Amino acid sequence: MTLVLLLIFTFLVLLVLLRASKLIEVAQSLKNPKEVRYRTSKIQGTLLFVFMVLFLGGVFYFNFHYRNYMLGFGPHDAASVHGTELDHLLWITILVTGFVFVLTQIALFWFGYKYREREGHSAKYISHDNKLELIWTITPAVVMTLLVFSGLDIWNKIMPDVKDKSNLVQLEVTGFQFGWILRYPGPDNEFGARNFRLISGTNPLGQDWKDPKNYDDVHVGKIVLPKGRQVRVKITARDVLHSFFLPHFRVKMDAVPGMPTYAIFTPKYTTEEYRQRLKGVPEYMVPADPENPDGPKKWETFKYELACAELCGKGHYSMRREVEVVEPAEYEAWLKKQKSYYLTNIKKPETKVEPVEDVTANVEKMLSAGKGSIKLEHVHFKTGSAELTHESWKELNSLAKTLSAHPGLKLEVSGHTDNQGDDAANMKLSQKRAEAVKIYLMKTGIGQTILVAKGYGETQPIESNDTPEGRAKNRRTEVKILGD
Ligand SMILES: [Cu+2]
Repeated sequence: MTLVLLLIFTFLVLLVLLRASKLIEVAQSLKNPKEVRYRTSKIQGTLLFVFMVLFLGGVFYFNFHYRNYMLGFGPHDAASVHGTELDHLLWITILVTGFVFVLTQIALFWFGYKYREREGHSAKYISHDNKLELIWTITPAVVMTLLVFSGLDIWNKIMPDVKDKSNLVQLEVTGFQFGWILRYPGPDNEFGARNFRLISGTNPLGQDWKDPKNYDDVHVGKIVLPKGRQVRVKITARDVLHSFFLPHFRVKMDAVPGMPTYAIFTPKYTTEEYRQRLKGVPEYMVPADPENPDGPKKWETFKYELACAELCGKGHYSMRREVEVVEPAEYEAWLKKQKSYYLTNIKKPETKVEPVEDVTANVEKMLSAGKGSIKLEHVHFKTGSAELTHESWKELNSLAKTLSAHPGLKLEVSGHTDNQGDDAANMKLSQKRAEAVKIYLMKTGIGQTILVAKGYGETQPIESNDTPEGRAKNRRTEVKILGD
């Protein structure tokens, strides 16, 4: 409050002084108008020049003075592999634009002084100059193009998506007002399906519990990453725009509702190694908590952070999360200790998670025999439709993987129904279901396998249609080897 009053007071005093000087000026100009104009021109020109010196001096002084706090300077080397290259690009941009900045500031204020109104000098009015126009249009255009293209080059190096997921660390972040939900895919290294309609108090991400891939996914409170391994972050938002920002790693990507984005980077220093970089720098040798002078120093308490870089609402500031980088072995140990969200929060104690037994062995057996058929035990459809349920994906993925390892096969995918309902409708539905499986397999990638989809309706029951269990067994999808 005192500060506000003081500011208002200073402002009013300045205003009074300004008005008073204006009065004196007007009074004098009545006596000798020209002389007064020359004098004010000189005062203003000189003041502008002084301002320029103070301003430019300040720019350099403060940049130098606070260098140890700024990312990319002093001890703050980029903590990711690509970050060094980005910093380098930023340096070039700053050199080019800084050079122009200093030059134009000096010219601007120097001209203000040099060409002030005075005895024997009158203004020259240059209305147009083609040569000048060309120079100051083409020069920035060329420089901009060079900067943009070198930027694009680096962007393309950083952003190509990862093909080989075997050694990849995968992480999903979902921004919401106000926080982040952090999910790791668990031992299977694959994220389970999500559906926004399933979001509830106990299911903040809307994970589909019918998808077995969800069973081992873990939710964590802070991001832990291994040093030296490539990290792919899938970024989404649940309500408004947020922005996933890891300043130390030079990673920033918008979190957009309904449109997942991603960022890829490789951590270069563990948190501990980064602390060692700060050790010895005067700014970080002071106590972290000024109230506790004997407590840990600033460098000892350093943490990487995740921030939201989109002004997303009044709780925006609270979206800060800790990021910790550790040695790979330590990371593995940490990951092992994390508990599946499903098993700890959703599953009722009495229900058992059905292990999805792998179809691969059965397929291999059929292929080595060169004949026969197998039933896909876990492929199911929504009632009365040819839409695959999420539980079907895992088995179909394994099947596609096995098939792509055996090029040149010819297989039939057959659909079967029970005897409920109209015969013709059953025939049509089974055909559609067989085709849905075929399309799913082809999309997943089955190499050169030829697939024929055929619906048999209710014509080939394997059990009696008189009991519900029998009918459930008759509703099935099979894969059969076809001869040439
Ligand atoms: Cu936000």
